[in-house]
Amino acid sequence: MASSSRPKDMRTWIAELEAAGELIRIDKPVDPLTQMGALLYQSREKALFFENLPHGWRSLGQAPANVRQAALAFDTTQEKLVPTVAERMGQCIPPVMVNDGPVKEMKFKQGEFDLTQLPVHVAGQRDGGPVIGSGLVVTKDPDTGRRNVSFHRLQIKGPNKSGILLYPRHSWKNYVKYQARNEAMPVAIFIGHYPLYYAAAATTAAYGLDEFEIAGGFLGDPVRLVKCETVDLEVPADAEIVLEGHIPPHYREDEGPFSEFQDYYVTGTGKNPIVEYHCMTRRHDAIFKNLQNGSEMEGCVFHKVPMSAAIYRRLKDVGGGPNLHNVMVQPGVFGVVVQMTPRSYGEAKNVLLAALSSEYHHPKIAIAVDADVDIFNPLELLWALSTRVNPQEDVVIIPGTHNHAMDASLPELGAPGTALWQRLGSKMLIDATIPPPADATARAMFERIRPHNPHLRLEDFAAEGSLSIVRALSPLFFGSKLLGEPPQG
Ligand SMILES: Cc1cc2nc3c(=O)[nH]c(=O)nc-3n(C[C@H](O)[C@H](O)[C@H](O)COP(=O)(O)O)c2cc1C
Ligand SMILES: [Mn+2]
Repeated sequence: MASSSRPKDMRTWIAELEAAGELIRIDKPVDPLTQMGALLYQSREKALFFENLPHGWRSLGQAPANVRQAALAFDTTQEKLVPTVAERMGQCIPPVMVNDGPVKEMKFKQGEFDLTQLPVHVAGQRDGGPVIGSGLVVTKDPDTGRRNVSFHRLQIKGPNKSGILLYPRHSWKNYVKYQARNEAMPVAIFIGHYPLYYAAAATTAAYGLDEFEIAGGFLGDPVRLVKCETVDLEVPADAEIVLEGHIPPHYREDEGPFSEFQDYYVTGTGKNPIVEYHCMTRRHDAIFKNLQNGSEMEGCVFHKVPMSAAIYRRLKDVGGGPNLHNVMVQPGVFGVVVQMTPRSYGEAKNVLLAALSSEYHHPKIAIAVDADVDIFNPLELLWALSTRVNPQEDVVIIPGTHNHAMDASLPELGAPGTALWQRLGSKMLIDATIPPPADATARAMFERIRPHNPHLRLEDFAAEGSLSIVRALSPLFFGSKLLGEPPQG
Protein backbone atom coordinates (compact mmCIF):
# COMPACT_ATOMS: atom_id res chain seq x y z
CA MET A 1 0.00 0.00 0.00
CA ALA A 2 1.36 3.40 -0.92
CA SER A 3 2.01 5.93 1.84
CA SER A 4 -0.40 8.79 1.36
CA SER A 5 0.94 12.32 1.68
CA ARG A 6 -1.84 13.27 4.07
CA PRO A 7 -2.27 10.94 7.05
CA LYS A 8 -5.73 9.41 7.33
CA ASP A 9 -7.78 11.08 10.06
CA MET A 10 -11.44 11.72 10.84
CA ARG A 11 -11.53 14.52 8.26
CA THR A 12 -10.34 12.33 5.39
CA TRP A 13 -12.95 9.76 6.52
CA ILE A 14 -15.75 12.37 6.43
CA ALA A 15 -14.65 13.33 2.90
CA GLU A 16 -14.59 9.65 1.83
CA LEU A 17 -18.06 9.04 3.23
CA GLU A 18 -19.43 12.11 1.53
CA ALA A 19 -17.88 11.21 -1.84
CA ALA A 20 -19.44 7.75 -1.58
CA GLY A 21 -22.91 9.17 -0.82
CA GLU A 22 -22.72 7.68 2.66
CA LEU A 23 -22.98 10.86 4.79
CA ILE A 24 -26.00 12.88 5.89
CA ARG A 25 -25.30 16.45 7.08
CA ILE A 26 -27.51 17.71 9.91
CA ASP A 27 -27.51 21.53 9.90
CA LYS A 28 -30.40 22.09 12.33
CA PRO A 29 -29.49 22.48 16.03
CA VAL A 30 -29.43 19.18 17.91
CA ASP A 31 -29.34 18.72 21.71
CA PRO A 32 -26.95 15.85 22.55
CA LEU A 33 -28.68 15.18 25.86
CA THR A 34 -32.23 14.78 24.54
CA GLN A 35 -32.19 14.51 20.72
CA MET A 36 -28.98 13.08 19.28
CA GLY A 37 -29.54 9.48 20.45
CA ALA A 38 -32.84 9.25 18.55
CA LEU A 39 -31.22 10.48 15.33
CA LEU A 40 -28.24 8.12 15.60
CA TYR A 41 -30.58 5.23 16.46
CA GLN A 42 -32.53 5.75 13.22
CA SER A 43 -29.56 6.05 10.91
CA ARG A 44 -28.64 2.43 10.22
CA GLU A 45 -27.62 3.08 6.60
CA LYS A 46 -25.77 6.41 6.61
CA ALA A 47 -23.25 8.32 8.75
CA LEU A 48 -24.43 11.55 10.40
CA PHE A 49 -22.43 14.78 10.52
CA PHE A 50 -23.87 17.18 13.12
CA GLU A 51 -22.90 20.73 12.16
CA ASN A 52 -24.85 22.72 14.72
CA LEU A 53 -24.23 21.52 18.27
CA PRO A 54 -24.06 23.53 21.53
CA HIS A 55 -20.95 25.73 22.08
CA GLY A 56 -20.18 25.65 18.33
CA TRP A 57 -19.27 21.96 18.22
CA ARG A 58 -19.56 19.66 15.21
CA SER A 59 -19.56 15.87 15.49
CA LEU A 60 -19.55 12.65 13.47
CA GLY A 61 -21.72 9.65 14.42
CA GLN A 62 -22.75 6.26 13.01
CA ALA A 63 -19.56 6.14 10.93
CA PRO A 64 -19.37 3.25 10.13
CA ALA A 65 -23.13 2.83 10.40
CA ASN A 66 -22.88 -0.81 9.29
CA VAL A 67 -20.49 -3.49 8.03
CA ARG A 68 -20.81 -2.18 4.46
CA GLN A 69 -19.39 1.20 5.56
CA ALA A 70 -16.66 -0.58 7.53
CA ALA A 71 -15.67 -2.24 4.23
CA LEU A 72 -15.35 1.25 2.69
CA ALA A 73 -12.87 2.22 5.42
CA PHE A 74 -10.82 -0.90 4.68
CA ASP A 75 -11.14 -0.20 0.93
CA THR A 76 -12.81 -3.51 0.17
CA THR A 77 -16.26 -5.12 -0.17
CA GLN A 78 -18.57 -6.47 2.52
CA GLU A 79 -17.88 -10.06 1.39
CA LYS A 80 -14.08 -9.63 1.41
CA LEU A 81 -13.95 -7.49 4.57
CA VAL A 82 -13.24 -10.13 7.21
CA PRO A 83 -10.62 -12.11 5.24
CA THR A 84 -8.93 -8.77 4.39
CA VAL A 85 -8.92 -7.53 8.00
CA ALA A 86 -7.67 -10.95 9.16
CA GLU A 87 -4.73 -10.74 6.77
CA ARG A 88 -3.81 -7.18 7.78
CA MET A 89 -4.11 -8.07 11.47
CA GLY A 90 -0.99 -10.16 10.99
CA GLN A 91 0.96 -7.33 9.31
CA CYS A 92 1.73 -5.11 12.32
CA ILE A 93 3.63 -1.87 11.64
CA PRO A 94 5.26 -0.11 14.64
CA PRO A 95 4.25 3.52 15.22
CA VAL A 96 6.63 6.47 14.75
CA MET A 97 7.15 9.38 17.15
CA VAL A 98 6.70 12.92 15.85
CA ASN A 99 7.33 16.19 17.72
CA ASP A 100 4.07 17.94 17.02
CA GLY A 101 0.70 17.41 15.43
CA PRO A 102 -2.79 18.87 14.93
CA VAL A 103 -4.02 17.47 18.25
CA LYS A 104 -1.56 19.83 20.02
CA GLU A 105 -2.95 23.02 18.45
CA MET A 106 -4.69 23.95 21.71
CA LYS A 107 -3.68 22.96 25.24
CA PHE A 108 -5.82 23.33 28.35
CA LYS A 109 -4.62 22.70 31.90
CA GLN A 110 -6.84 21.64 34.80
CA GLY A 111 -9.49 24.31 35.41
CA GLU A 112 -9.25 25.54 31.80
CA PHE A 113 -11.50 22.84 30.30
CA ASP A 114 -14.89 21.39 31.22
CA LEU A 115 -16.04 17.96 30.05
CA THR A 116 -19.67 18.98 30.54
CA GLN A 117 -19.25 21.51 27.70
CA LEU A 118 -18.40 18.75 25.17
CA PRO A 119 -21.30 17.52 22.98
CA VAL A 120 -21.40 14.13 24.74
CA HIS A 121 -24.77 12.49 24.18
CA VAL A 122 -27.15 10.37 26.22
CA ALA A 123 -27.72 7.22 24.17
CA GLY A 124 -30.82 5.66 25.77
CA GLN A 125 -33.71 6.43 28.13
CA ARG A 126 -32.30 4.55 31.13
CA ASP A 127 -28.68 5.65 30.78
CA GLY A 128 -27.06 7.04 33.95
CA GLY A 129 -25.94 10.17 32.07
CA PRO A 130 -23.97 11.30 29.03
CA VAL A 131 -21.23 8.83 28.10
CA ILE A 132 -18.22 9.33 25.84
CA GLY A 133 -18.48 6.13 23.77
CA SER A 134 -15.73 7.05 21.34
CA GLY A 135 -12.80 7.42 23.76
CA LEU A 136 -9.85 5.16 22.99
CA VAL A 137 -7.92 4.61 26.18
CA VAL A 138 -4.11 4.33 26.13
CA THR A 139 -2.42 2.73 29.16
CA LYS A 140 0.86 0.99 29.92
CA ASP A 141 1.88 -2.12 31.83
CA PRO A 142 3.87 -0.62 34.74
CA ASP A 143 6.27 -3.60 34.73
CA THR A 144 7.18 -3.67 31.04
CA GLY A 145 6.07 -0.25 29.75
CA ARG A 146 4.15 -1.96 26.96
CA ARG A 147 1.24 0.00 25.61
CA ASN A 148 -2.44 -0.97 25.31
CA VAL A 149 -5.28 0.77 23.46
CA SER A 150 -8.94 -0.11 24.01
CA PHE A 151 -12.48 1.25 24.12
CA HIS A 152 -13.95 2.09 27.53
CA ARG A 153 -17.25 3.81 28.23
CA LEU A 154 -16.69 7.10 30.10
CA GLN A 155 -19.76 8.44 31.90
CA ILE A 156 -19.39 12.18 32.46
CA LYS A 157 -19.49 12.94 36.21
CA GLY A 158 -18.19 16.52 36.35
CA PRO A 159 -15.95 19.09 34.64
CA ASN A 160 -12.88 16.87 35.03
CA LYS A 161 -14.22 13.51 36.12
CA SER A 162 -15.77 10.47 34.40
CA GLY A 163 -16.60 6.90 35.28
CA ILE A 164 -14.88 4.05 33.42
CA LEU A 165 -15.89 0.44 32.83
CA LEU A 166 -12.81 -1.80 32.83
CA TYR A 167 -13.89 -5.26 31.67
CA PRO A 168 -11.34 -7.86 32.88
CA ARG A 169 -8.97 -7.68 29.92
CA HIS A 170 -5.75 -5.76 29.24
CA SER A 171 -6.47 -2.28 30.68
CA TRP A 172 -7.96 -3.89 33.77
CA LYS A 173 -4.83 -6.04 34.10
CA ASN A 174 -2.67 -2.90 33.90
CA TYR A 175 -4.91 -1.14 36.43
CA VAL A 176 -4.70 -4.05 38.89
CA LYS A 177 -0.89 -3.83 38.69
CA TYR A 178 -0.94 -0.11 39.53
CA GLN A 179 -3.50 -0.73 42.26
CA ALA A 180 -1.25 -3.37 43.87
CA ARG A 181 1.43 -0.64 44.07
CA ASN A 182 -1.17 1.74 45.50
CA GLU A 183 -0.56 4.04 42.52
CA ALA A 184 -2.97 5.77 40.16
CA MET A 185 -2.87 4.48 36.57
CA PRO A 186 -2.07 7.22 34.04
CA VAL A 187 -4.41 7.25 31.04
CA ALA A 188 -4.57 9.18 27.79
CA ILE A 189 -7.82 9.08 25.86
CA PHE A 190 -8.14 10.14 22.24
CA ILE A 191 -11.44 11.00 20.58
CA GLY A 192 -12.05 11.24 16.83
CA HIS A 193 -9.85 9.53 14.26
CA TYR A 194 -9.94 7.36 11.16
CA PRO A 195 -12.13 4.28 11.82
CA LEU A 196 -9.23 1.85 11.45
CA TYR A 197 -7.88 3.21 14.78
CA TYR A 198 -11.20 2.25 16.33
CA ALA A 199 -11.09 -1.19 14.72
CA ALA A 200 -7.58 -1.71 16.10
CA ALA A 201 -8.63 -0.63 19.60
CA ALA A 202 -11.49 -3.15 19.48
CA THR A 203 -9.02 -5.94 18.58
CA THR A 204 -8.13 -8.27 21.41
CA ALA A 205 -4.69 -9.64 20.67
CA ALA A 206 -1.94 -11.01 22.89
CA TYR A 207 -1.36 -9.10 26.14
CA GLY A 208 1.61 -6.82 25.48
CA LEU A 209 0.93 -6.33 21.77
CA ASP A 210 0.49 -2.60 21.14
CA GLU A 211 -2.80 -1.95 19.30
CA PHE A 212 -1.11 1.02 17.54
CA GLU A 213 0.95 -1.63 15.70
CA ILE A 214 -2.30 -3.29 14.65
CA ALA A 215 -3.65 0.11 13.53
CA GLY A 216 -0.47 0.57 11.46
CA GLY A 217 -1.08 -2.81 9.81
CA PHE A 218 -4.68 -1.89 9.04
CA LEU A 219 -3.62 1.49 7.59
CA GLY A 220 -0.57 0.18 5.72
CA ASP A 221 1.30 3.14 7.24
CA PRO A 222 2.82 3.70 10.68
CA VAL A 223 0.68 5.58 13.18
CA ARG A 224 2.14 9.02 14.06
CA LEU A 225 2.36 9.46 17.83
CA VAL A 226 3.11 12.51 20.00
CA LYS A 227 4.03 12.63 23.68
CA CYS A 228 1.37 13.62 26.20
CA GLU A 229 1.69 16.81 28.28
CA THR A 230 1.12 15.48 31.80
CA VAL A 231 1.46 11.67 31.63
CA ASP A 232 4.18 9.34 30.29
CA LEU A 233 2.02 8.10 27.40
CA GLU A 234 1.79 8.66 23.64
CA VAL A 235 -1.29 9.48 21.54
CA PRO A 236 -2.01 9.82 17.80
CA ALA A 237 -0.87 13.22 16.49
CA ASP A 238 -3.80 13.36 14.05
CA ALA A 239 -6.64 12.73 16.52
CA GLU A 240 -9.21 15.46 17.17
CA ILE A 241 -9.13 15.62 20.99
CA VAL A 242 -6.95 14.11 23.75
CA LEU A 243 -7.82 13.90 27.45
CA GLU A 244 -5.06 13.11 29.95
CA GLY A 245 -5.74 11.83 33.45
CA HIS A 246 -5.39 8.99 35.90
CA ILE A 247 -7.51 6.29 37.52
CA PRO A 248 -7.08 6.32 41.31
CA PRO A 249 -6.43 2.92 42.96
CA HIS A 250 -9.10 1.11 45.04
CA TYR A 251 -11.69 3.86 44.57
CA ARG A 252 -15.12 2.90 43.11
CA GLU A 253 -18.31 4.83 42.43
CA ASP A 254 -21.76 4.06 41.02
CA GLU A 255 -21.60 3.93 37.23
CA GLY A 256 -24.16 3.07 34.50
CA PRO A 257 -26.63 1.92 33.35
CA PHE A 258 -25.61 2.38 29.72
CA SER A 259 -27.06 1.40 26.32
CA GLU A 260 -24.68 -1.48 25.61
CA PHE A 261 -23.73 -3.64 22.63
CA GLN A 262 -26.24 -6.42 23.34
CA ASP A 263 -29.05 -3.83 23.17
CA TYR A 264 -29.55 -3.92 26.97
CA TYR A 265 -28.78 -1.36 29.70
CA VAL A 266 -27.87 -3.04 32.93
CA THR A 267 -24.81 -5.29 32.59
CA GLY A 268 -21.58 -3.75 33.87
CA THR A 269 -23.53 -1.32 36.05
CA GLY A 270 -22.31 -1.02 39.65
CA LYS A 271 -19.30 0.26 41.56
CA ASN A 272 -16.70 1.06 38.92
CA PRO A 273 -13.45 3.09 38.87
CA ILE A 274 -13.32 6.74 37.87
CA VAL A 275 -10.96 8.86 35.75
CA GLU A 276 -9.70 12.25 36.97
CA TYR A 277 -8.54 14.53 34.16
CA HIS A 278 -5.78 17.13 34.31
CA CYS A 279 -5.23 18.16 30.70
CA MET A 280 -7.01 18.44 27.36
CA THR A 281 -5.35 19.07 24.01
CA ARG A 282 -7.21 19.42 20.74
CA ARG A 283 -7.33 20.84 17.24
CA HIS A 284 -8.44 24.48 17.19
CA ASP A 285 -11.56 23.48 15.20
CA ALA A 286 -11.84 20.00 16.72
CA ILE A 287 -14.68 17.78 15.56
CA PHE A 288 -16.21 15.57 18.27
CA LYS A 289 -17.04 11.89 17.74
CA ASN A 290 -20.30 10.52 19.11
CA LEU A 291 -20.54 6.76 19.15
CA GLN A 292 -23.78 4.98 19.91
CA ASN A 293 -23.75 1.41 21.12
CA GLY A 294 -26.60 -1.09 20.84
CA SER A 295 -27.05 -4.05 18.56
CA GLU A 296 -26.25 -3.19 14.93
CA MET A 297 -25.25 0.36 15.87
CA GLU A 298 -21.76 1.75 15.22
CA GLY A 299 -20.44 0.23 18.46
CA CYS A 300 -21.63 -3.17 17.30
CA VAL A 301 -19.86 -2.75 13.94
CA PHE A 302 -16.58 -2.13 15.80
CA HIS A 303 -17.19 -5.31 17.79
CA LYS A 304 -18.14 -7.39 14.76
CA VAL A 305 -15.35 -6.59 12.33
CA PRO A 306 -12.18 -7.22 14.40
CA MET A 307 -13.81 -10.08 16.32
CA SER A 308 -14.83 -11.85 13.11
CA ALA A 309 -11.34 -11.27 11.69
CA ALA A 310 -9.55 -12.55 14.82
CA ILE A 311 -11.73 -15.68 14.75
CA TYR A 312 -11.11 -16.11 11.00
CA ARG A 313 -7.34 -16.01 11.66
CA ARG A 314 -7.72 -18.67 14.35
CA LEU A 315 -9.88 -20.96 12.20
CA LYS A 316 -7.87 -20.88 9.02
CA ASP A 317 -5.32 -23.39 10.33
CA VAL A 318 -7.64 -25.80 12.22
CA GLY A 319 -6.84 -29.34 11.09
CA GLY A 320 -4.28 -28.16 8.55
CA GLY A 321 -6.52 -25.57 6.91
CA PRO A 322 -10.28 -25.93 6.32
CA ASN A 323 -11.99 -24.65 3.19
CA LEU A 324 -12.97 -21.49 5.08
CA HIS A 325 -14.88 -18.73 3.27
CA ASN A 326 -16.04 -16.18 5.81
CA VAL A 327 -16.85 -15.43 9.44
CA MET A 328 -19.44 -12.96 10.74
CA VAL A 329 -20.35 -12.15 14.32
CA GLN A 330 -24.13 -11.86 14.70
CA PRO A 331 -26.35 -9.16 16.26
CA GLY A 332 -25.76 -8.79 20.00
CA VAL A 333 -22.30 -10.25 19.38
CA PHE A 334 -22.63 -13.52 21.34
CA GLY A 335 -23.20 -15.52 18.16
CA VAL A 336 -20.86 -16.20 15.24
CA VAL A 337 -21.46 -17.74 11.83
CA VAL A 338 -18.67 -19.57 10.04
CA GLN A 339 -19.04 -20.09 6.30
CA MET A 340 -17.07 -23.09 5.06
CA THR A 341 -17.22 -26.11 2.75
CA PRO A 342 -16.42 -29.13 4.92
CA ARG A 343 -13.68 -31.40 3.57
CA SER A 344 -14.90 -34.29 5.70
CA TYR A 345 -17.74 -35.28 7.99
CA GLY A 346 -17.35 -33.72 11.44
CA GLU A 347 -14.83 -31.09 10.35
CA ALA A 348 -17.30 -28.22 10.90
CA LYS A 349 -17.60 -29.18 14.58
CA ASN A 350 -13.81 -29.02 15.04
CA VAL A 351 -13.79 -25.56 13.46
CA LEU A 352 -16.72 -24.37 15.61
CA LEU A 353 -14.97 -25.52 18.80
CA ALA A 354 -12.12 -23.17 17.89
CA ALA A 355 -14.57 -20.34 17.10
CA LEU A 356 -15.95 -20.66 20.64
CA SER A 357 -12.55 -20.32 22.34
CA SER A 358 -10.68 -17.47 20.70
CA GLU A 359 -9.12 -14.29 22.10
CA TYR A 360 -12.69 -13.09 22.64
CA HIS A 361 -15.01 -13.95 25.54
CA HIS A 362 -18.19 -13.13 23.62
CA PRO A 363 -18.97 -16.07 21.28
CA LYS A 364 -21.50 -18.42 22.90
CA ILE A 365 -23.33 -19.85 19.89
CA ALA A 366 -21.33 -20.80 16.79
CA ILE A 367 -23.03 -21.91 13.59
CA ALA A 368 -21.36 -23.35 10.48
CA VAL A 369 -23.02 -22.93 7.08
CA ASP A 370 -21.96 -23.88 3.57
CA ALA A 371 -20.76 -21.62 0.75
CA ASP A 372 -24.21 -21.23 -0.83
CA VAL A 373 -25.69 -19.54 2.26
CA ASP A 374 -25.55 -15.73 2.17
CA ILE A 375 -24.22 -14.99 5.65
CA PHE A 376 -25.21 -11.32 5.38
CA ASN A 377 -28.87 -12.32 4.98
CA PRO A 378 -30.53 -13.39 8.25
CA LEU A 379 -33.34 -15.12 6.31
CA GLU A 380 -30.83 -17.46 4.71
CA LEU A 381 -29.24 -18.22 8.09
CA LEU A 382 -32.63 -19.13 9.59
CA TRP A 383 -33.42 -21.22 6.51
CA ALA A 384 -30.13 -23.14 6.83
CA LEU A 385 -30.86 -23.80 10.51
CA SER A 386 -34.28 -25.24 9.74
CA THR A 387 -33.42 -27.29 6.64
CA ARG A 388 -29.86 -28.48 7.28
CA VAL A 389 -29.75 -29.41 10.96
CA ASN A 390 -30.50 -32.77 12.55
CA PRO A 391 -30.70 -31.52 16.14
CA GLN A 392 -29.60 -34.73 17.85
CA GLU A 393 -26.44 -34.91 15.75
CA ASP A 394 -25.65 -31.38 14.71
CA VAL A 395 -26.16 -29.47 17.98
CA VAL A 396 -23.61 -29.78 20.81
CA ILE A 397 -23.84 -27.98 24.15
CA ILE A 398 -20.70 -27.50 26.22
CA PRO A 399 -21.66 -26.88 29.86
CA GLY A 400 -19.74 -24.97 32.52
CA THR A 401 -17.76 -22.55 30.33
CA HIS A 402 -16.45 -19.08 31.12
CA ASN A 403 -18.64 -16.63 29.21
CA HIS A 404 -18.74 -12.90 28.66
CA ALA A 405 -19.47 -11.09 31.93
CA MET A 406 -22.04 -8.87 30.19
CA ASP A 407 -24.24 -11.70 28.84
CA ALA A 408 -27.45 -11.16 30.84
CA SER A 409 -28.79 -14.61 29.93
CA LEU A 410 -26.19 -16.35 32.13
CA PRO A 411 -25.63 -16.43 35.91
CA GLU A 412 -23.27 -13.69 37.13
CA LEU A 413 -20.51 -14.25 39.66
CA GLY A 414 -18.90 -11.36 41.53
CA ALA A 415 -19.61 -7.79 40.44
CA PRO A 416 -18.17 -5.24 37.99
CA GLY A 417 -15.02 -3.63 39.36
CA THR A 418 -14.05 -6.76 41.35
CA ALA A 419 -11.65 -9.61 40.55
CA LEU A 420 -14.33 -12.33 40.53
CA TRP A 421 -16.62 -10.70 37.94
CA GLN A 422 -17.67 -13.23 35.27
CA ARG A 423 -20.55 -15.32 33.93
CA LEU A 424 -20.31 -19.08 34.33
CA GLY A 425 -22.41 -20.34 31.46
CA SER A 426 -22.32 -22.72 28.53
CA LYS A 427 -21.72 -22.70 24.78
CA MET A 428 -23.45 -24.25 21.80
CA LEU A 429 -22.30 -25.20 18.34
CA ILE A 430 -24.60 -25.96 15.44
CA ASP A 431 -23.32 -27.66 12.31
CA ALA A 432 -25.65 -26.49 9.53
CA THR A 433 -23.29 -27.50 6.73
CA ILE A 434 -24.23 -30.14 4.17
CA PRO A 435 -22.23 -33.31 3.35
CA PRO A 436 -18.71 -32.69 1.98
CA PRO A 437 -18.16 -32.54 -1.80
CA ALA A 438 -16.30 -35.85 -1.46
CA ASP A 439 -19.71 -37.47 -0.86
CA ALA A 440 -21.32 -36.03 -3.98
CA THR A 441 -24.49 -38.17 -3.81
CA ALA A 442 -25.30 -37.08 -0.25
CA ARG A 443 -24.44 -33.47 -1.05
CA ALA A 444 -26.75 -33.46 -4.08
CA MET A 445 -29.76 -33.83 -1.74
CA PHE A 446 -29.15 -30.19 -0.82
CA GLU A 447 -28.81 -28.65 -4.27
CA ARG A 448 -30.74 -25.41 -4.15
CA ILE A 449 -33.47 -24.35 -6.49
CA ARG A 450 -32.32 -22.04 -9.27
CA PRO A 451 -34.46 -20.88 -12.17
CA HIS A 452 -33.61 -21.35 -15.86
CA ASN A 453 -31.67 -18.34 -17.18
CA PRO A 454 -30.70 -16.91 -13.76
CA HIS A 455 -28.99 -13.99 -15.56
CA LEU A 456 -32.30 -12.55 -16.74
CA ARG A 457 -33.22 -9.31 -14.96
CA LEU A 458 -36.76 -8.36 -13.99
CA GLU A 459 -36.14 -4.71 -14.90
CA ASP A 460 -35.44 -5.64 -18.53
CA PHE A 461 -38.96 -7.09 -18.78
CA ALA A 462 -40.98 -4.66 -16.67
CA ALA A 463 -43.26 -2.12 -18.36
CA GLU A 464 -41.92 1.46 -18.36
CA GLY A 465 -44.47 2.50 -15.72
CA SER A 466 -43.36 -0.28 -13.34
CA LEU A 467 -39.62 0.32 -13.61
CA SER A 468 -39.32 2.52 -10.54
CA ILE A 469 -41.09 -0.15 -8.48
CA VAL A 470 -38.62 -2.79 -9.68
CA ARG A 471 -35.63 -0.56 -8.88
CA ALA A 472 -36.88 -0.05 -5.33
CA LEU A 473 -36.82 -3.82 -4.67
CA SER A 474 -34.35 -4.86 -1.96
CA PRO A 475 -31.33 -6.67 -3.40
CA LEU A 476 -31.28 -8.77 -0.19
CA PHE A 477 -34.22 -11.06 -0.97
CA PHE A 478 -33.97 -14.73 -0.09
CA GLY A 479 -31.74 -16.53 -2.59
CA SER A 480 -30.60 -13.31 -4.30
CA LYS A 481 -26.98 -14.50 -4.36
CA LEU A 482 -28.00 -17.55 -6.42
CA LEU A 483 -28.88 -15.40 -9.41
CA GLY A 484 -25.89 -15.25 -11.69
CA GLU A 485 -22.85 -17.42 -11.04
CA PRO A 486 -23.33 -20.63 -9.02
CA PRO A 487 -21.79 -20.34 -5.54
CA GLN A 488 -18.24 -21.57 -5.02
CA GLY A 489 -17.99 -24.82 -3.11
C1 LIG B 1 -17.90 0.33 20.94
C2 LIG B 1 -17.15 -0.46 21.96
C3 LIG B 1 -17.29 -0.15 23.30
C4 LIG B 1 -16.59 -0.84 24.26
N1 LIG B 1 -16.71 -0.48 25.58
C5 LIG B 1 -15.96 -1.11 26.51
C6 LIG B 1 -16.01 -0.71 27.88
O1 LIG B 1 -16.77 0.18 28.28
N2 LIG B 1 -15.22 -1.36 28.77
C7 LIG B 1 -14.38 -2.35 28.38
O2 LIG B 1 -13.66 -2.87 29.23
N3 LIG B 1 -14.34 -2.77 27.10
C8 LIG B 1 -15.10 -2.16 26.17
N4 LIG B 1 -15.05 -2.56 24.86
C9 LIG B 1 -14.29 -3.75 24.49
C10 LIG B 1 -12.84 -3.50 24.30
O3 LIG B 1 -12.46 -2.26 23.86
C11 LIG B 1 -12.32 -4.48 23.27
O4 LIG B 1 -12.79 -5.75 23.51
C12 LIG B 1 -10.83 -4.47 23.23
O5 LIG B 1 -10.43 -5.46 22.33
C13 LIG B 1 -10.23 -4.74 24.56
O6 LIG B 1 -8.87 -4.43 24.46
P1 LIG B 1 -7.79 -5.31 25.19
O7 LIG B 1 -7.92 -6.67 24.59
O8 LIG B 1 -6.53 -4.64 24.86
O9 LIG B 1 -8.13 -5.29 26.65
C14 LIG B 1 -15.75 -1.90 23.88
C15 LIG B 1 -15.62 -2.22 22.54
C16 LIG B 1 -16.32 -1.53 21.59
C17 LIG B 1 -16.14 -1.88 20.16
MN1 LIG C 1 -4.69 -5.26 24.30
